[in-house]
Amino acid sequence: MNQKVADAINAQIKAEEESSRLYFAMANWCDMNGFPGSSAYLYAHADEERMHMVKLVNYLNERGSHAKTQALEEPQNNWDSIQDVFKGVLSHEEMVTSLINNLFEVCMNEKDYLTSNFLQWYIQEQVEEEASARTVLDKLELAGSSQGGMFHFDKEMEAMAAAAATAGNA
Ligand code: OFO
Repeated sequence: MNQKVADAINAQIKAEEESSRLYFAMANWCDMNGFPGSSAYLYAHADEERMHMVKLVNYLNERGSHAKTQALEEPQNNWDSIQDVFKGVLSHEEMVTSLINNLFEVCMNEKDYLTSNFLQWYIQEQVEEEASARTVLDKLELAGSSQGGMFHFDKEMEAMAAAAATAGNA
């Protein structure tokens, strides 16, 4: 397999695992700050990011390359508010979209059409990930900042987590 493509996929493997740990840290924060529904949603999202990582690992190994298990950065562990948490989700997903775009560009430059084709799944996934982050921010805005609004928002997040678990993703 082309070494530049293999290196770029290994970098994305690290990014997906770091996404998983960021959402895990966010889930912990929500758990400790009275948002159990948001916590369940983010724990499920952390699992989904791990699945994104494993899918890349399997692909690299299937193509005869070697997926590396890498040292990771410590994620952010504290946020000012639940709004701050979910703004962080959207900006993180926008950053991941640009990483996936760059990875796709490496494949095109190296004429690795098999990997470009494989990456279509990730490109579509980023459309969905950004859309659901925006949906959550819309819900938060509608909820306002009263205790009642926050309670309803968190109940909605619990329902979103349950729906995602039934559908097999977060
Ligand atoms: Fe892996 O999609 Fe979110 O980050």
